[in-house]
Amino acid sequence: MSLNKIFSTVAVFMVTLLSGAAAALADGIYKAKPDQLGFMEPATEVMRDIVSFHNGLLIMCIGVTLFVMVLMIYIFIKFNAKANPTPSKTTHHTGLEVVWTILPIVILLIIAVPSFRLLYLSDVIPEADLTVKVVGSQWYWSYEYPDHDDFSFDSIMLSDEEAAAAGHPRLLGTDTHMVVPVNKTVRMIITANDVIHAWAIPAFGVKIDAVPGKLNETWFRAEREGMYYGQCSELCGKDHGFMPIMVEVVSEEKYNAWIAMAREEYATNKTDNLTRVAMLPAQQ
Ligand SMILES: [Cu+2]
Repeated sequence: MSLNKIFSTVAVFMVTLLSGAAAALADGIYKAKPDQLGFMEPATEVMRDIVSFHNGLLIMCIGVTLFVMVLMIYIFIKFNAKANPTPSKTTHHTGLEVVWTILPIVILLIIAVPSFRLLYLSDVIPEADLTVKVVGSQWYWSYEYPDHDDFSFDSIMLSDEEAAAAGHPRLLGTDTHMVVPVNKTVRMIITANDVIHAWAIPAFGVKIDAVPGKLNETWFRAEREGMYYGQCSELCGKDHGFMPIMVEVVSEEKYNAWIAMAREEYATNKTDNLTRVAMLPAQQ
């Protein structure tokens, strides 16, 4: 295979990855697609950086793999018993040993710079426009909006029929869902009621453990309106696969209207919540 051919194969592979991601956006909802390759279309800066970091690493991996493969093929041909009947007795080569120690260190340093930058970007929470608290329970998620009278609601998976009727993908639709405004920094506070769960939305590049007795924090700033789907990402019991996450990103006006509705609709849940927190020590 000529070098040109190798490059064009790699290019085709990369294009397939990217077009797979673009296809995921086609109908405006953010979920995995049949036959999709690569990640779904990113909706935040963090996820965009994760995707390009991943693609960069992939190119480096391909480079290292090709280099090692070429070396091995060269050795097979040049130094097999037929071509090279009297082998050399050389056992050490200082120059070579220095190179194969230094080169991987340099590669790791090159990887470390964008890696730490990305880690810092996703870990340090910028000044937030709004805070949402998420509590994982076996087997559903609860959302609280401390900025708006602390109203809270539970989000339970829809049955196959209900999801189809509501236009949600099977096993990803929920009865109520989290709503946030577009282009606003949302700070997420995450914990759990019983066992460890993990709250994840792939298009946001967010995945964080919900641990009983501990508050974890993360953030996202969604740049596009739409419906985003995720799932619990920490094995948490028999219905682990049936506690999906739905986040709707809407315009500022729609968000304000939703808040007004939610304040009325979910106000009664407040007492349930207090009871639930009070019950925590007894459950453990
Ligand atoms: Cu879970």
